[in-house]
Amino acid sequence: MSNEVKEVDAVVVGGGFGGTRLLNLLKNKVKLHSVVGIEKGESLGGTWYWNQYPGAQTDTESWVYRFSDEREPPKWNTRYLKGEALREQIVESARKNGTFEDFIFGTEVRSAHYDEGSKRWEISTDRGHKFSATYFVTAVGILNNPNIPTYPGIDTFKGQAFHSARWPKGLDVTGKRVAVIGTGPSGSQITGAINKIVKQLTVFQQRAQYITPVNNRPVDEIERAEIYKNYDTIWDTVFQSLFAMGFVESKKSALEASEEERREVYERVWNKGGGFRFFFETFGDLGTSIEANETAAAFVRSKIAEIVKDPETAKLLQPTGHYGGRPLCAEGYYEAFAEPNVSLVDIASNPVSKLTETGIELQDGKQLEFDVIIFATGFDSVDGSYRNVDITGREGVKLNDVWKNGATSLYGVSVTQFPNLFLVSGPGGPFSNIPPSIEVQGDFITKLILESQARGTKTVEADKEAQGKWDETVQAISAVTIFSKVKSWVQNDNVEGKTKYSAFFLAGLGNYIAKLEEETGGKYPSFRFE
Ligand code: NA7
Repeated sequence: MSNEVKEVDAVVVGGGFGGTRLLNLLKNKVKLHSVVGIEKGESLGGTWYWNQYPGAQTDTESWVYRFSDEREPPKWNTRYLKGEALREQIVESARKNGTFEDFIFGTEVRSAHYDEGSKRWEISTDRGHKFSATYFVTAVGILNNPNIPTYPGIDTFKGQAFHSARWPKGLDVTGKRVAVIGTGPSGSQITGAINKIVKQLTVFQQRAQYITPVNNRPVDEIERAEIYKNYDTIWDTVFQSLFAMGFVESKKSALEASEEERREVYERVWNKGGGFRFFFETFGDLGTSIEANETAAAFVRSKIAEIVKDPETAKLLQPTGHYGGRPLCAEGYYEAFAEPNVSLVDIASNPVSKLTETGIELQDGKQLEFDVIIFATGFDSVDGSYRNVDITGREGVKLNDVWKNGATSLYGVSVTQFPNLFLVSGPGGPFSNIPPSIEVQGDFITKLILESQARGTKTVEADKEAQGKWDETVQAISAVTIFSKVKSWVQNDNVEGKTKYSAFFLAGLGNYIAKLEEETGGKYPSFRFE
């Protein structure tokens, strides 16, 4: 590759929902002439490209796990879409809006330096590309950088060991002895999907989770027609609600209901399926009142005891802490433990001491043999996705240094001292169904750029004071929620060495939109145009 620097209007990093949306907006709405997309995978899909493990599917209903303006006649015919269908959806949409060919695949951005003289971003990749761009957009996803335990002996294992987001292409685990380490959404989906085909499945649990059923099911033509008839109303609900899932969130306190009523509500929504539904459609204060939260927690524990017949396993699977963080659901997770080939190892009381050539050794000396070990151990989330890129703003300031003790940005889209850098789903953005939140952020970034162009200014960036205030708001809201009391990637306390810090604005998409509308209405008082 030549050392030639290619001058472009914008570089967009990431080929998932975020990157494809932004590329489309910059090219077709802002009407920039040259926009390049850079994606480390070999195709589009983002999260859904990387997470190709058995059982990978969304837990947001198909009709709202998309952008509101992509309403063409529905192809989907199930309540939730599998990873493969979502990959296809993203590719198809990029082909339709003419942006697929603008992506370079199998390429990672290594550095992006803002040049104060030219007011441009100098961007280089691991394959030797060099770009000079007016705008630099990072849509690198919030769960992208795998977190793999640092067990001694990890390289000595002779079987296959890999992170859940790096499932080897074509690997079939039928008849194999498999270890799944981790019981979050990835670990529980994998467990529910493979337990019947493997010879032996051992689930290593560090902390028990609250996992509700999914209830994926076919959606027939009649139901689809009904959904499309009410589609405007459904999307109004998405944009006015907290979590943008398309259902009406309850405003009633769990504590106002009688025990009988609570049981009826929990039972009904449990049977309906969906983690977010269970947490937010049942009652309105599970996320804010410890007492209310405990009523839901107790219900889930009672369900676990009902489903898992072996009392010792049931007890281990029953969480003891608050019910919070990202609400989980998985198909057939608790049911899997009824199978004779499935067992649970409590690594909270007996941790993994090392990996050996043949498997896993526990602290008490017990040796377990495996053909395959899956690390479903999560991600260095949100700012963790930026860890391997050297992003330098004004005066040589490095983004990873600025974020060292808690990553923050203005509205999840802009960072002071990094002009014309636009983040999609950056720290401090809304915690909600992702495509609608990307849609909202994309529209806002579009408006910011158009405003800058209209003013004849060359750059736009977050005002330092405004960013600080937003960060205070984000952290203060988080502090009054149960989320702040539960260890999870949402609070950045799932990875050793990371500072606990809320990664999200937890007051919902509706309130986030209201805040952005205030900005647009007031001609962007929180931004600096130069
Ligand atoms: P999560 O939700 O972060 O879950 C990771 C799981 O791995 C969780 O059970 C962790 O236990 C466990 N874990 C993490 N580190 C270790 C080590 N070192 N040893 C053993 N177990 C460990 O990640 P997922 O991939 O499941 O889901 C991420 C998101 O993707 C999810 O929220 C969806 O939005 C999609 P812990 O509970 O922390 O004690």
